[in-house]
Amino acid sequence: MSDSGGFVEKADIEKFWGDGFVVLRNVIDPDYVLSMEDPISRVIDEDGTDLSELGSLITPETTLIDKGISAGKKVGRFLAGTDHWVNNKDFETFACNSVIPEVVARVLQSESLWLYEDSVLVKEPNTAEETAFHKDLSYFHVSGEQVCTVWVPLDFASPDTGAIRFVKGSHNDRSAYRPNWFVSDEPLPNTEGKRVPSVAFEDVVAPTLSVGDISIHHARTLHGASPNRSGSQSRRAISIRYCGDDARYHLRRGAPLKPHHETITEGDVLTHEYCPKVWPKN
Ligand SMILES: O=C(O)CCC(=O)C(=O)O
Repeated sequence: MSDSGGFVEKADIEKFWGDGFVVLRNVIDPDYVLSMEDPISRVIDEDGTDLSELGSLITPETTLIDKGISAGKKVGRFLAGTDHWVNNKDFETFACNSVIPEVVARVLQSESLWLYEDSVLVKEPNTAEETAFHKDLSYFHVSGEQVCTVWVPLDFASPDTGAIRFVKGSHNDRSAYRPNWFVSDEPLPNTEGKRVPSVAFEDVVAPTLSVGDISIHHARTLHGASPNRSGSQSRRAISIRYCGDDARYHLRRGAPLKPHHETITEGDVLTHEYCPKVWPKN
């Protein structure tokens, strides 16, 4: 399966660094994106985590009506999985060998690029959970300016169907914020920093994305996603996190650890088999 190389304009790079995020249109061949439908279904069926269950444990008072989901409809789940690229060739190719690494390296203005993690995030029709506002850097055991997340939708994504949304310019705020549970703004235990502040509606930018479009946000950009109020359409996305030249390992107390984080040294470059170099291609 191939993808159609995308070209990054100077204005896109300026937008990313100025606003903390950029939406790039028609970057990947939609057929290639949609070829990930079956791999996504399989990984979610095999080992997906139901974040909706987690959400209701943390914020049991959340009601469907509060979130604009019609009562009496079958309630959707917010399903997620991480690090599929490690054992799954389709995800490895998507994250490491598609057009995405080159596009990201250009946006980050980085000579080289390393993969930090991929994740799958599915909001079924009528999913009430918002993705709580958070900064990705709070979850990553890295520091640096050239660190970002790419969000690739497999469905038309709008504010009504659970699209990602951003607080413009929030990457300029260098405060350390505590990571939260993703479906609740409650911070993870034993983490350091401030609680994520509440976000004013007028500060939020919620772009609409079609299949083939991607968004790229800086790891310090405050972002989340809306509920999926559609009664018929899922909101499936692959989210991939990358690090550029200036990224170094930096362990953050209480943030989720991967097995290989036991073996890394603070301040090291990310040369590790579980953080493979994905650009330039050899
Ligand atoms: O897809 C979502 O609901 C949220 C995505 C997100 O926050 C991320 O990928 O960093």
